[in-house]
Amino acid sequence: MDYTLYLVTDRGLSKGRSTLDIVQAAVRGGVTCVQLREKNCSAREFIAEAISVQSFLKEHRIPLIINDRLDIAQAIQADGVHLGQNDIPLKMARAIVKDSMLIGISAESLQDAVEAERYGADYIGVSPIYATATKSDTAPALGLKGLREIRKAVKIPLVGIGGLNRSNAAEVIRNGADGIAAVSAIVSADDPEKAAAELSEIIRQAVIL
Ligand code: TZP
Ligand code: MG
Repeated sequence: MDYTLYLVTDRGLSKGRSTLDIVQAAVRGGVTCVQLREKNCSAREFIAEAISVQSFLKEHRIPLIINDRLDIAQAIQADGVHLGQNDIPLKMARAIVKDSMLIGISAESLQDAVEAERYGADYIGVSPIYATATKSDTAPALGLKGLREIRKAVKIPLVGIGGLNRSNAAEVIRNGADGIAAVSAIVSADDPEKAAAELSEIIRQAVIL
């Protein structure tokens, strides 16, 4: 599993472009993983979109992760589900899906991260690294210090999220993240392909150095 450049979708920030169009451009630019995040649509609509995105991603061997909805992730046989601290608890989700799919957990504290690893999360979204206008109910920003503390405490992959863009992606990698998750830096870019390609190159350089 390659979490290095992890796209999280948001139709409200996509400036009228479809989520499929954004995903296709972002994959051409080099994203390694895609999470479909739909906060305001019906299950039917979510499923229809997920299936169309999934068929494109399968051709490109890019994993698809579904935000929040374990039922939809199972129904479409997604590669994974991403759960926050107010979603179905990890222990219950793992009991349902067993090893059939990845489970990612948003950790908003060191304690959340340790617990996520203990109960079998496949990766952790360290959330948020920086303040962001994209999500309204975020916990206080963890910053690079919070990220480093989590890095010392857990072994599973860490994906930083929240306010990440070209100007700060490298420092997040150098402070212990295995990958960068981005919403607005890609979905709101005038050219999402170019935005993803630039981020991908920045991360590649940061990993080498
Ligand atoms: N979870 C924590 S912060 C966030 C999510 C979904 C939004 C990140 O959006 P952006 O635009 O990359 O700051
Ligand atoms: Mg959630």
